[in-house]
Amino acid sequence: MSNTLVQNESINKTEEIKDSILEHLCFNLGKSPRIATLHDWYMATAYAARERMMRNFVSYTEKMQNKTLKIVGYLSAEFLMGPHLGNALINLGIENETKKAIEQLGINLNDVLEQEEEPGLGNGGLGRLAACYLDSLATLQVPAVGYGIRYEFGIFDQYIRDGWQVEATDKWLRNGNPWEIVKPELNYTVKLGGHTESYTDDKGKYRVKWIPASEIKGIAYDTPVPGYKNGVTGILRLWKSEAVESFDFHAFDKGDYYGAVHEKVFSENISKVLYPNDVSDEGKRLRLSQQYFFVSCSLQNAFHILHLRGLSIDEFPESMTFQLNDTHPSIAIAEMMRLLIDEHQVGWEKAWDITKKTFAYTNHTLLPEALEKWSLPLFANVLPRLLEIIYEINSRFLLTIRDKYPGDEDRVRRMSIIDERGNKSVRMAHLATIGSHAINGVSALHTKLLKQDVLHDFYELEPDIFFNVTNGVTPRRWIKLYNPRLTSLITTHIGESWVNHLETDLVKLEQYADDPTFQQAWHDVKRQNKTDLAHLIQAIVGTKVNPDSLFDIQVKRIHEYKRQHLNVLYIAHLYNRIKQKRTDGITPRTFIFGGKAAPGYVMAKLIIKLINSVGETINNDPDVNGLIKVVFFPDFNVKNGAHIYKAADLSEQISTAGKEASGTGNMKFAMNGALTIGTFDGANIEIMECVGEENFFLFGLHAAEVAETKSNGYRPYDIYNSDEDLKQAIDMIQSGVFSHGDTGVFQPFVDTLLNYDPFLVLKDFRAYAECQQRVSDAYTNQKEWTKMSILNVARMGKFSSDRSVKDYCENIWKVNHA
Ligand code: KOT
Repeated sequence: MSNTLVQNESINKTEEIKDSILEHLCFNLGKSPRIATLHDWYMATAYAARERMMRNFVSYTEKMQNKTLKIVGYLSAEFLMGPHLGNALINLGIENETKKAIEQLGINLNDVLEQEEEPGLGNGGLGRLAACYLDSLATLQVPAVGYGIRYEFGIFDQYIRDGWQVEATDKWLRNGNPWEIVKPELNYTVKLGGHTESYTDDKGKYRVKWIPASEIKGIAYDTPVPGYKNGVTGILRLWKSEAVESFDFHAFDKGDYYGAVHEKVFSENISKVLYPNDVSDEGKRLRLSQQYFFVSCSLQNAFHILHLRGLSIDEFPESMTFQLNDTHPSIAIAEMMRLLIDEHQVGWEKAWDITKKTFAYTNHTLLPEALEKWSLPLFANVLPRLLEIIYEINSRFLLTIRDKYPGDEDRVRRMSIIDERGNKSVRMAHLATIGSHAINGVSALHTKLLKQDVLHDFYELEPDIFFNVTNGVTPRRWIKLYNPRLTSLITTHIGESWVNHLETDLVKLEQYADDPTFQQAWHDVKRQNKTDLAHLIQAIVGTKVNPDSLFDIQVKRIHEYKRQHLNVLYIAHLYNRIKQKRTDGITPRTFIFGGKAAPGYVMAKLIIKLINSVGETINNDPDVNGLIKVVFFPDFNVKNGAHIYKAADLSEQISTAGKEASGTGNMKFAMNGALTIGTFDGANIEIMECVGEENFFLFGLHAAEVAETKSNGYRPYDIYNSDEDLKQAIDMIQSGVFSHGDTGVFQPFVDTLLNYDPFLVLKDFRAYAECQQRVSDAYTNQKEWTKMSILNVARMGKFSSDRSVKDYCENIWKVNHA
């Protein structure tokens, strides 16, 4: 097309979008431009964008009726989507036109985008991964539905008061949600509690009936998910719980008004709030009910779709495949059996064959405290029929084990779905593994350890069903949307095909790594991104930071295994050097932290307090004179991530080796030009393999050494005594240097480190400090640093979620992709 034609088309599009925004402002919001608030403009723009997606949405849903297509159901208790509007504009390819349209209406697009309240329906990595995969599924034109829960309250909002984390309810729906479309006609009944009864049906067959104590209804809320410039719109289908009968007339007639609405209150509770635990398990009744609720609605919906497509039950595995995003939805295996056997009168063997062919399971953690277990009495109480089915699955499975390994009762005990030790419990990872035809870890190391340890017996039994699918993140949101300066620089040099062909095309940047003009432009982009973040920090935290200092950033959930405290110990050590006037070799640095601690995780909350206390002391000490600064950025979430990843020089990925299944923040940072200081853990290893050892700061123990250190009787106190720098850093914390002389506040922290140190912080301290010195030295050569930064980005193509989703399509789901 000629330039003029392209320009005319763009002008027409701008006019069209402007008209659409004005129409929505009038007809959906009942406002004139004169009295419209910024939020009204946001809503009107969101509706205008949604309208453009809906045509594709309808045709895509239509396409799913095609009998020969296999649909992917991605079952996840969390979808951390992030703000929709900016992403929708990018994926629809109308960001420039919308910006112009909005400007012509006298408004600034960034102000409008700022209005969107993020749907925080996830805790961290696992939920955000699900969101990246939905973007890639739509981009790769794979027919898919993301199934989850429409929590009324998402992950809590974090405030910092006097250095401590304070939680507040996340009322993300209070101003309305323009992205969802409620489908009241798509509703399913879910049973809870009660008991079962057996009976003989009219054909003389033994059957079981579940008489529930209560029933709730799940209503579908659909959110369109646009593919990248391809006219495809996928679906995120979230279930909201409601009462089957919202008003108990019987109770009301008896004059019991409160009793009359009790049912409604109870039912609505199910989808009320997201559990704020990242990588730890809390065996709560409501959580089990939540899991069963969304899984049952989703599977009933799948049977409905099967029926609409005119397919038989035998054809289920060819028509639909379900991916279990960790064990949270793994009750689906028992529910599928229940639906087949109790509701569709299928025999056990056939039902099991269908189930196993339909499900695949992704494990996201090896931490023992995160492996889901439900106490048997609780399970029996909430899901009596499902427990019976699980017993039957288990007894048939254990027969095959006894058959294969005669006399090996220890193996039988290890592999059983029921853990018979102590208070008996149901091991959900075993259920998920036994009921799936494919099991995968999320990085090469994690998969290796999964096969070696946690699921070793199962791997021995069926080695061919274990796969690795290394995680990835979507470059649409994490580069194009959130780093427009870098995007523009890259696109000017290598064209724009990299946005959806990261693996093959980003590498074209390598040819510019030594080009001084390109290096300067690259450096300028980073410098501007850092200046923007510095302004934001000044506005939000009130701390002035220097954009010419090295921005050293650790943002992620606060957890001991992620070792934010290793970072803090190093900062205390630097402070100690400054106080002793040993500043040689210290490069000016700004240490930036962000992340939420689970509200009940005392040590994680104490680590937040420590970071803030160390920051307060250092930032206000005239002896430091701004050489180093420490900032805790509150309420880290997807929306704030937009400003943070792109401004990093150094990405902290310092978990104890073997503990971080993959990490995805590591990928977001490296794709945006940060260098990594990291351990031999999760996807760090693969990132290092891609970007080159010389462009990566590696330190610390390997996973095998971690295990060995522990089994040899690890004594952290000895390390404390033998490393003077470390000793002084810990002593400063203990003696109240960072707490106005209060020696009590951080005592539990110090005690844990000196006596247990379960994540080997002390053991890795020396290696970390030395590695940080190498970072400081490298940063003094800005030309060389910039070159390393360019090479990091150029070689990160593998970590696009498009590659991950293609891996799932080809190896696990056996479906086609674009
Ligand atoms: C939470 C509770 C139980 C089981 C697993 C989790 C979990 C794991 N939540 N988030 N994760 C993270 O998942 C990411 C995506 O795979 C990984 O990159 C990260 O290493 C996990 O910690």
